[in-house]
Amino acid sequence: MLLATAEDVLILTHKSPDGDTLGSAYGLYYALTAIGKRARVACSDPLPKKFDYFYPKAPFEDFEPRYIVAVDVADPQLLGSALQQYAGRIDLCIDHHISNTGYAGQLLLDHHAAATAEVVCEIVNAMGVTLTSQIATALYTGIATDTGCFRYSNTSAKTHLIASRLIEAGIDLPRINQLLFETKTRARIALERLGMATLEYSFGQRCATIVLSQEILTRSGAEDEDIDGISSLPRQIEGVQVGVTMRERSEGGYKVSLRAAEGVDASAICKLLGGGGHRAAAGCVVHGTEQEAKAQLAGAIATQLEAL
Ligand SMILES: [Mn+2]
Repeated sequence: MLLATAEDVLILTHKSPDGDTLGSAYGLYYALTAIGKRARVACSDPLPKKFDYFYPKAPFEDFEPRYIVAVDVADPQLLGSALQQYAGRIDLCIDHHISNTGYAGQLLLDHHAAATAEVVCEIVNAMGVTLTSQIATALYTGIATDTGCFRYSNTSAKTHLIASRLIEAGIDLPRINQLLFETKTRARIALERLGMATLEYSFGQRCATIVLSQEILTRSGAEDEDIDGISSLPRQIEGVQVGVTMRERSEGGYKVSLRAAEGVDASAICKLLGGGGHRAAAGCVVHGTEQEAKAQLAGAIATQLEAL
């Protein structure tokens, strides 16, 4: 394996970093440094505070990279502006997105893997590196976040087998899960309270919509990190088949996140409005006032809900 012989490794994550890109990057970083290699992780955006428990305490050693790895980055554009300089010279990409554009010199892609961290775990194993609790803590975070704590349909028997190896490495499982899934910032709770107060049902209570206006976003004090994942809330209501979260943009119009139940295609709805995504989760941008945006959305949602 080329990575095993690589020196001075720069590990790149995608912009708006999530638990998988960061968990994969730091898991790989700890594995490489454990066998005496110089490595560092780079990201275009500030790192979310919620993953503090696996970031290194000391700053990275500075060096001129001789080998560049991208993790969980399906397209070089996702590197973000600060890392664009590396876009054309990535030696290895480790990923699980079927949409990967094949931009790297070498691509290690397993689209059956629930998370890139699963693939990294196998690489670490193949390199013969002992799985320390430090490596395992980062990799577990990647898998747990991309599977919604082993609840989403991407979770496989293999996901659990890999998780079992990570648990055997001595990670503090209850603490990590508590931090990831049972802890919310006060700004997040304020945002949920204000957001849920705007809840409206339509289509005979089969559609639930919340609106996060600029006023609500400001009043709650929520930052991007606090807003993450809030769009799953309206879909959690019993009997709701389409959950809609409308986030007012500072430049006008709404960024819309759709979450759909089994049998409803969220991406088909969003495509009608110029967006896209997956069957269960999709998004689009809708222009106009709140009422105009809601009317456009209702027209598109009707094509799915009225067909049932
Ligand atoms: Mn991922």
